[in-house]
Amino acid sequence: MNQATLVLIKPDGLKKSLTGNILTRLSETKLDIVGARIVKVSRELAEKHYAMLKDKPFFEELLKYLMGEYHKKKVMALVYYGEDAIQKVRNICGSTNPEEADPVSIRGAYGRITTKGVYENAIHASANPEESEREIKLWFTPEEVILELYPTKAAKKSVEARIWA
Ligand code: 3AN
Repeated sequence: MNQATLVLIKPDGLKKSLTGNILTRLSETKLDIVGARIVKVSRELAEKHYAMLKDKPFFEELLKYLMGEYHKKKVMALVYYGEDAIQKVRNICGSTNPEEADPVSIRGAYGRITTKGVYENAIHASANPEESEREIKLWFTPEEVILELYPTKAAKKSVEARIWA
């Protein structure tokens, strides 16, 4: 079954110049990239992204990590699409704990545990179809994804926007 999944190359991945390596590893999946953005992550976005972990003792550190407080203040967000996309990407990412991840997986090769106990594991990938839908809708507008992944509706926006001068 075709699926979409959200991938984030996290600030440690960007700081360590791993973007190319990670994209090359992900290309092994033969999935399609249907959305890509460089994002400066706000606290609000980080809190929403990790809402499920808000009761964890490492939550505050995790927010700071995703916001780039320890590396670069940016994240590369991608949407991959294709057959069994969620599992294929998770397999290449490896386990959450970089010490336990397969050494040839992305997290096994590039991840570490900080002295504060946060897993800096270079990449995020959605865990299941419910999460991928929630996450893609959080990080992307419908116009930023080249497939109509989920139903959309017309809406008039009346917010002030910044445009090229
Ligand atoms: P995954 O990213 O593999 O789906 P989650 O959603 O449980 O795993 O965790 C999100 C992020 O929180 C991880 N990528 C990692 O950075 C951090 N994290 C998860 N579990 C721990 C833990 N026990 N200690 C420290 N950081 C953790």
